[in-house]
Amino acid sequence: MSNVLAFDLGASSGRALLGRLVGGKIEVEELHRFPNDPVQVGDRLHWDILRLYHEIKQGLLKAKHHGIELQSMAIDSWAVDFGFIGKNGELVGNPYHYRDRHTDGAMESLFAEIPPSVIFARTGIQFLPFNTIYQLYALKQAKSPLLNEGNRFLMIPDLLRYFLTGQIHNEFTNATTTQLYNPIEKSWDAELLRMLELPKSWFGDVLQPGAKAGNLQASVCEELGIGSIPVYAVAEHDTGSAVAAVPATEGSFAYLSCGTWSLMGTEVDKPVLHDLAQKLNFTNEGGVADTYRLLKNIMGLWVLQECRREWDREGKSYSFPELVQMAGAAKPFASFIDPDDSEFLPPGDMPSRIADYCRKTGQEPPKTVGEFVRCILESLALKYRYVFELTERLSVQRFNGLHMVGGGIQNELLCQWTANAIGKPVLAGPSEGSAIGNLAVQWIAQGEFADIWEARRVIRESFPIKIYEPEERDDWGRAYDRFRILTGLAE
Ligand code: ADP
Ligand code: LRH
Repeated sequence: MSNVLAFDLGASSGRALLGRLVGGKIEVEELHRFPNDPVQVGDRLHWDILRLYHEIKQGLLKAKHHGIELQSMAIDSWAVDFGFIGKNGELVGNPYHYRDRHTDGAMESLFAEIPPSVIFARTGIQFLPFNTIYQLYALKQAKSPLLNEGNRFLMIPDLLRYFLTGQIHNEFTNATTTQLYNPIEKSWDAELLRMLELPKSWFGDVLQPGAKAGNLQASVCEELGIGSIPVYAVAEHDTGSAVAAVPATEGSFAYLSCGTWSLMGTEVDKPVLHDLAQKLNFTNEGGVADTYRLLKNIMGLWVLQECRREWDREGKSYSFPELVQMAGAAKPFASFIDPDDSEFLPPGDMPSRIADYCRKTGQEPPKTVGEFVRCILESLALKYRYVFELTERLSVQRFNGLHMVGGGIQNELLCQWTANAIGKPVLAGPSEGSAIGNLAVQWIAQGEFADIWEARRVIRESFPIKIYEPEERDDWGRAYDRFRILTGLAE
């Protein structure tokens, strides 16, 4: 029996999922779950990296208390964020949250020095204002002391893996999200580093998912009273792990990884670097087994999470199932937002921003909680149709349906509305996609699965996949036309 442990750190919560292979199927058990609350200090927003490391150690302790003998472990997390290791081997400063406003305007300023077409041609990565490249540029502009003290650059899972093993490595899937990695040359892009005046020595050798990165170091084993185990590099970008777990049966499929963010696209063998891909702002993020994810970010359930946080602050606490139920009871198609409007990116009073957006676009703003949630979920489903069709156009193919994975599939209304909006079946599952993709790559590395397609077959046979057939197509078609006009997405 191969017991492996996956730590999946999402932007809203983290979990430790134990995976076992029993009778040719995967069995999972959630050993530990913890909130991932960013911390505002003055004007700056940080991740609580040491707390996350503490929670990883709690997960290892729980495995020990359950008497589980682990064969290996691995970590995946959200992309783009990083920390620096100083000359003495210690973490310098506290990693910034990608929603921190220190990057405001940085992307546009850098474009004056390096044209976007050059950046895209060299990296294939979509333009998101918080990409690592713009974060580093913003730190340079601000003359941040981090840049003087830092000796090595590590992405969040690289950093946590370093704390556990003492070994310094960069992992491929996450490295691509920096917008500093060249997928054609298969290395950090020396030219971009030169143009940005970033030292090459910060960026180390790049491990592929499935490589062994080290073992738990003696100090960690001693502290926790456990034996050492191998720590693998997996698809350490959570979206890479989520797509590895998509239970598809064919080479070409459409997916939506649905959590704090919604990531929609398809898997390709080579990055798609032509002008249309740049114009539509699609990305080519590195995946497992030499694949790339041709996808587009959609703001996702973040908007709902932030509304919920605001209502909570006002003393009105609702669970996600309660919010979904209220949305179901509200009037359909009353108002729409473009979830990707830049106003919705930073944390803050989301209900007021939604109301402002509606007023600005000549719509009656939602009033009740149910109306707000309905507006968000319908708008997401309609935006999914928009991006689904762009994915078909860009990849020159038609998909039979859409695979949905991630915590968002627990929202059955959203799954059904997505099927209605795209007019194709939605195949929902598994909900812990990233953690399961993380487990799968560890098992491939150990020879338990021959390749990613065998892993996907076993995932399909191990987890329930719920199929949502489209319904009420005419209403959704009319709503889509109105949505595109109101949001300025009509061609
Ligand atoms: P991340 O990994 O980015 O932190 P998850 O994949 O855990 O995100 O998904 C979190 C989202 O899933 C929440 O924002 C919420 O909208 C949705 N969700 C979680 N549980 C439920 C539930 N019981 N019912 C409906 N939606 C849910
Ligand atoms: C999803 C995700 C996404 C990135 C964003 C920063 O968790 O990794 O793929 O764009 O976070």
